[in-house]
Amino acid sequence: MKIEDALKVNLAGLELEHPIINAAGTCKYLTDDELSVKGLAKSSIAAIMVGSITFTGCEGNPGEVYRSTGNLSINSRGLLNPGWYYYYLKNLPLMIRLTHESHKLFFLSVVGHPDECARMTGGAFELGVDLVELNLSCPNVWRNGHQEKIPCYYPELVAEILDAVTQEVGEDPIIAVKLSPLFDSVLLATVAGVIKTHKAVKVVTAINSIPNGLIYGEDGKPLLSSPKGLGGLAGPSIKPIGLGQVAQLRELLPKRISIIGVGGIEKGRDILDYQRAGADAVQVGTLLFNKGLSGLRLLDDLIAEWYKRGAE
Ligand code: RRO
Repeated sequence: MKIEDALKVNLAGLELEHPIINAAGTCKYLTDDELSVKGLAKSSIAAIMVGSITFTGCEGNPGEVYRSTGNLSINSRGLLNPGWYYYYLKNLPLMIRLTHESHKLFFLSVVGHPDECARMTGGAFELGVDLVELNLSCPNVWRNGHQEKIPCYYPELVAEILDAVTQEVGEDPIIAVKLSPLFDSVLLATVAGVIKTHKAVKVVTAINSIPNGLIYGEDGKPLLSSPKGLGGLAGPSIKPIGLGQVAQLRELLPKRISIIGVGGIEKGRDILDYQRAGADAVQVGTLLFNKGLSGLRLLDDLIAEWYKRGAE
């Protein structure tokens, strides 16, 4: 099989040239830096994910919000974004055009209450977004020192959000649901059960960062400035957890639902492992945060792996 064909993936009917997508969080703006839509449009990425965004916008958390150390990263960005109207009224149409002109797909990640998710999802599809990812797994939202619920740990809240979105957009558009690791397999099965009853959901993304990790620096202080120094853990060390979640989800979900694997991907071999576990495509976060667009040499490494396995 030719390498171009071997790399292609089908994600819920969308054809991607290869499996690599940037994870939500890595790209929020049109032009700011190399991890902007403009930068990614010129890169080898297969689809551009913008977000996560919220309806009213968020200032993000103050102080130190990202550190990478050894094989882990920890973040508490707190959903920094300028809000829905910044996107809907001007930037989203331009972002989508630029992406499509570069022959890539455009995905948008949204976070919010059920009515906000429904409104943003409806608006996004109206403008021509190819897929909306509902981020039900943001670990870093604090109000007055208290952490907000992470929706995917509450099956009834998952159902409420999916009901509201389906009511707004129907069952045809391509909706993805992004999950935290659900370590209890009964809870994972329950959440998968809710997801599969909603026909609009055609993709599940697993996993978001592992909530509420804590890393101390040499000085004995937490690396992050968030309350108690807590943040979402990502990077190569979490790969076995991502793989375990993908493998379980592949058994729990019907074939019509594609899976995007995330967590600790740095090399072509990591992508093959996620595909072995049942993923159709992958997202990369920490790799891009740490290395910028040069992290996308990952694609060359994937191609090298394919040649090793005897592609033409
Ligand atoms: O912005 C963040 O702090 C954040 C989000 Br929304 C998310 O989904 N996952 C993450 O690790 N950080």
